[in-house]
Amino acid sequence: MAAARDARPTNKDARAAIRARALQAGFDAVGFARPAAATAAGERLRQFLAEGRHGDMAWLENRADWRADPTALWPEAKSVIVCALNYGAPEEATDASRGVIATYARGRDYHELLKGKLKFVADYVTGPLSADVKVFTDTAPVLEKPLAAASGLGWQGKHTNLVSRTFGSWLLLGEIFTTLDLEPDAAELDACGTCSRCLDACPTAAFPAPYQLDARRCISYLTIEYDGHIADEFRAAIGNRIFGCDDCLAVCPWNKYAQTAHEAKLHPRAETTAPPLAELAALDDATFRKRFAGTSIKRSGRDRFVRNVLIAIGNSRDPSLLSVARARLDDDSPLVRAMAAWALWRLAPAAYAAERSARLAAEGDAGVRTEWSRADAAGVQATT
Ligand code: B12
Ligand code: SF4
Ligand code: SF4
Repeated sequence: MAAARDARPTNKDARAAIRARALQAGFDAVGFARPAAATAAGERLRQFLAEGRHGDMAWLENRADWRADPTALWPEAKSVIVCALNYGAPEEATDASRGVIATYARGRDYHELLKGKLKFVADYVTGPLSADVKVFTDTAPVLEKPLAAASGLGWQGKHTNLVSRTFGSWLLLGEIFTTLDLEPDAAELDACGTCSRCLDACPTAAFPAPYQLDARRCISYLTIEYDGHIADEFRAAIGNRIFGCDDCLAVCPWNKYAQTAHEAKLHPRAETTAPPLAELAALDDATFRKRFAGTSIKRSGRDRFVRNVLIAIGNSRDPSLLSVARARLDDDSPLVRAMAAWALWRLAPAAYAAERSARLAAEGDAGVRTEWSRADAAGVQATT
């Protein structure tokens, strides 16, 4: 009996071996938590949902019980191994005739990348350590940030994302739930102090209070998740952000410790680095899919993406983009037609006024008709 027990790795050895395996997989940070460590966050999730702050993300509601309580998700799990991948600091801002894509989305789609790495670590747990596992990242019904904070990888900053003392705001998260009983790490303490930079930086005032986000106002939600006509009040503030937003993350003082991603697959691709808006507005479904194959951008679909691009064109004040907006006025997608009309109004109010009545007579979509119903001729006008 004693010999058999001695052959099994000790808890300390198992933790060290898992950590080594995770680093070998390419993760930058690893921590251990109990599944029950994040249940307090579940109550906050319920409040968030009750106030409707999730907008149209019904999938956040669907499995709220599992999401709120990891012990209900898989009662047999004794530990959570939280793995984090650094995706590096963002690049410089670009000129208004080019789009800005959130840093996390500039390289390969992280979902598959993380899943592959998590499975590599999980194989070690199911193999030499003979335990059961379930692997989660992003789309699974898990509150990942509170678990990461409980495992000592960072704390949830006032912008609600995890902040790391070593990597700043730039970590992507994934978890391995396991039946293995692993000693947890100590939770990281909140080090935001009196700072409020992220709250002040938000272009759309999406934080009703520190540590709380109203996703309905967040540019990341509006440009990636939201499938409708983006409300007028947000369009100017969106600027040239065509997919996601990094503003609250980028201003965090803890980014002074940020490091470039060593995972080359996350490095920005040429087609996601300051892409010209004119090129993007001309994409059809096939060319969109081809251009963004293997990236997270492909998931949002062409229509939503070109809708965002037209908002950026409307904000550009670039007269050379007027013909680009015009070319989308007859697009098959109402989302695109609507924002083409808005862009025309912004860049050339007189041209918009000249087209209005003919367009209204021909347009069947209520959302697009609204865009052709402006009485004022203010726009922002292209500058020459
Ligand atoms: C839905 C979602 C979104 C939504 C809503 C974001 C949000 N903050 O909830 C939208 C589309 C807006 C979004 C945007 C982004 N997302 Co997102 N998103 C998710 C997802 C799928 C679920 C998050 C969730 O459950 N939200 C529900 C609410 C209730 O959670 P919460 O905001 O964390 O709420 C907490 C606080 O309010 C806090 N709280 C409330 N009151 C108080 C008071 C005190 C004192 C304290 C301490 C805390 C506190 O408690 C709540 C529970 O933890 C996760 C993946 C996952 N499965 O966890 C990725 C995830 C959070 N997203 C991620 C990323 C990278 C982003 C973006 C940076 C992408 C981009 N550049 O555009 C932005 C950041 C915007 C922002 N400031 O949050 C990463 C974050 C990694 C990290 N370092 O934290 C995750 C973890 C994905 C991943 N696997 O890496 N996202
Ligand atoms: S991601 Fe952008 S829009 Fe969303 S909360 Fe942060 S700064 Fe505001
Ligand atoms: S910017 Fe300031 S308040 Fe916001 S997360 Fe970073 S340290 Fe906290």
